[in-house]
Amino acid sequence: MKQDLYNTFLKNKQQGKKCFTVLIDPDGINSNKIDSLITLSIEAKVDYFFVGGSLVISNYLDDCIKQLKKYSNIPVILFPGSPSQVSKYADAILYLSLISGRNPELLIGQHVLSAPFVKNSGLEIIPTGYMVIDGGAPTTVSYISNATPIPSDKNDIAMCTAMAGEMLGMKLIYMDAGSGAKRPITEEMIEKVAQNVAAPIIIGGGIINPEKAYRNCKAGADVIVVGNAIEKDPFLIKDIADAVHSVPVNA
Ligand code: 1GP
Repeated sequence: MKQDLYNTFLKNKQQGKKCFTVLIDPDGINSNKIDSLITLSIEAKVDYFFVGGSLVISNYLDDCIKQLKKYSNIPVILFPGSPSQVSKYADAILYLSLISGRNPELLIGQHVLSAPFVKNSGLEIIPTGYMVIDGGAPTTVSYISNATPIPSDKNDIAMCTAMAGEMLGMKLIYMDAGSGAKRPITEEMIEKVAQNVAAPIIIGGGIINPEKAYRNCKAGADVIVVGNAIEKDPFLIKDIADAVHSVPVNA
């Protein structure tokens, strides 16, 4: 039966419970490494797995998701860089529109081409306003998207973009400095956006330690996503999960 994962995002936000997501790039992992990542994620009480990336080259997507589903109950949500990354084995899909950019293909074009396919996938579809923020150097997402990221100090642009996205019906706002970003998103920008939208806010890109994850949550992030740093050091999963889950509910 289709889960209602979106409601878990909403409920957690209403309760002030901050969530931690491990991002898995199918190109960056293999079936041996994934077992220990699953074990560490279960122990750390990770809230969600996101699977995908701006550029996925390998054929490991389906098998990767099957393995995650077989060995854990942690929900698996697709974070697709393109319609080729839709897998029926996941629980839900972040249906991303790149609202920070002006590339019509990523705002609506690819959605039109893949609409029947996505609808028939059986996945829970979560409309998500995706905002790429400048992370101090070109990242895969900033290059592949062919769209200018929001400058890292333009908090008002981020705020207005998120507000517009929410009014257009986006149910989640995902602010991303890009995988491996040199500079993660500032707390000031997160705070500005959080004060002006009601939708749950996902923050990712360049977060490499529990302190930054904690500060982001205090600033208003509802969900923290980490991929790159965990690929390098899987034991960070527990440290960052503990930090995120330790944020007081009234933060
Ligand atoms: C990238 O937000 C994610 O799309 C996570 O970024 O890989 O830098 O943790 P990192």
